[in-house]
Amino acid sequence: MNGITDTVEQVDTAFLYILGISLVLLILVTLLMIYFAIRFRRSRNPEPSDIRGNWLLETVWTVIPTILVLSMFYVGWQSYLGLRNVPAGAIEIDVIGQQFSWIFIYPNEKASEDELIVPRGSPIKLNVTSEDVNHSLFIPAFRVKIDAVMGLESYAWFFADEVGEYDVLCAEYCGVSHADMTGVLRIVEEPEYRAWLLSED
Ligand SMILES: [Cu+2]
Repeated sequence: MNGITDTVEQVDTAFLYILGISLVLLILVTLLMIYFAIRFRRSRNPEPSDIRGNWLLETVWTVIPTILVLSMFYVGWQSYLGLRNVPAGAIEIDVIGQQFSWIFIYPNEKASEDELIVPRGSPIKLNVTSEDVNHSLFIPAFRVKIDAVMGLESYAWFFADEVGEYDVLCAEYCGVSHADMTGVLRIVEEPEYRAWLLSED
């Protein structure tokens, strides 16, 4: 993996990190709850003890969660920066969402519908907007998900690192044929991209 393809990894790391902490806490809290419910049940512990002001305990249960939450923020922020900082030299493609398809407009004004073709080995910047209602451009393989809103230009980017076909979806319910608003991202070798870009069809 070279430097700029790390975005996908960073997003996954943030996801797994937060999921991992959540799972550990869920298991810990559930097990303690069950243990305490049995250990301190009424028949065995009829008079509850009234404990107040444990300075050490209160400090620990404040400091540890604070560190955990801040670390989750840090990991999430790092992946967010990766998603927002587009490397220099990216190929810019305009993306227009409409009921019910995606239009892609390339640097030479060529346009395609529901088929995004890009060359391998390039960062790709997608300038996204909508012609009507709200849509959301979703390319799960590259962790791209960005709202398409009329009158607003948003953007996303990804590094086209491997030749292949990847799903393009609309992730915002946009009307009766929302489910048909699918497309394909085709990553091809540079010469094939050039030939396609210059062809008349
Ligand atoms: Cu849509």
